[in-house]
Amino acid sequence: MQELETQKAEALAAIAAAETVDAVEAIRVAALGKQGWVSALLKTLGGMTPEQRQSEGPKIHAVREAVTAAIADRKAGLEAAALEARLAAERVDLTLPAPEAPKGSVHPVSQVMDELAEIFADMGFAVATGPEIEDDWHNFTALNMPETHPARAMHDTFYFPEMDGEGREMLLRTHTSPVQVRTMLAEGAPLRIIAPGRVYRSDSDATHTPMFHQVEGLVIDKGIHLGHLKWTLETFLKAFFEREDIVLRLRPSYFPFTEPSVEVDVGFTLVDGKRVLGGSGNGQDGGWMELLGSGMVNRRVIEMGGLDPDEWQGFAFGVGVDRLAMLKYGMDDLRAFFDGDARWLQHYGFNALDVPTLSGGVGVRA
Ligand code: 2NM
Repeated sequence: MQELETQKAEALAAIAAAETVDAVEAIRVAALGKQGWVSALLKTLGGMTPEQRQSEGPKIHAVREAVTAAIADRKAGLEAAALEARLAAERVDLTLPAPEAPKGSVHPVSQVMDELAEIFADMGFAVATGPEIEDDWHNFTALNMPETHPARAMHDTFYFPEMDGEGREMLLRTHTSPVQVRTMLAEGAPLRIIAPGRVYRSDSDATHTPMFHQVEGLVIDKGIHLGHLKWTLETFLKAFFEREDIVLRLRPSYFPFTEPSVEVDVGFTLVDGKRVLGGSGNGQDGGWMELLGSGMVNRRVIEMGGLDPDEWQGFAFGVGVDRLAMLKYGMDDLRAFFDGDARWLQHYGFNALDVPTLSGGVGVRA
């Protein structure tokens, strides 16, 4: 009997001293498991006389209950302490000062490109891209500008000193139209794409930089006509400038890759001496601003894109992204776009979290 009390006292002391849930579990197995010493004691009851059992039974059961309760207690205590430690470690002190605000911002050119992609995606256009280093076939010949065409000289092209493996002159693309040619050849018709990206011309003054950004659009389908072109540009400009009173004027023009070609002017109104797009474009307080070039894709270009021009027609347009950004966000010096001046970006840049959406407004500034 003395031995039973000692065993119990030792077990309770071991349980109290256990530092981990695993250590308590090991004690439980050694005591209450199938081979445990408490289980062995319980088994001795079977071999006892009824009298012995009456006197020893309650004592043995009392040991079992005491050990079981001590184990449960210790486990609960250790689990609570572990939770407490974890909560303390994962605590966030909301009274600490906020981290310094992020300094980076999205360049207006990137912002406008994202806005354009969003607006045109809503009209079913995919974004197409292609190489900035081109060959003269994709940049000129396929766009109805053969070697002798005067428009080639007008493009102020940067040429590479060496030709490619097939004897073609290599150059920095002067427009993103070669992307449209490549897409026609690769994907066929019908097609609805915009091609945004960098283009290069050897030209530099207050309003021209040797690299600038352009977005061109191309729609190829059956029965496409000028009405589709006008609706598309009108819908795009209304969404981009977020004004319903955008008015367009289409003027006849000339581009080698379109026939007929149309220059698109947008009506502006003078507000405090500044030109604001929107309004009639007529009268003393307004006028017309040339904004886009466009036209019905020349059937020779459709042919060089690998399509039958009797089956497929299309329209195309091109516009300067930098100029669109200046008009919408009020910058007046194009060269500042490419200076990388952090103070300029701080002023004109956009928050990276303000992704343009049609529902939230394409050009929200935080
Ligand atoms: C412009 C003006 C008019 C144009 C044409 C094409 C292509 F590849 F489909 F033939 N892409 N873009 C185009 C037409 C571009 O920029 C002022």
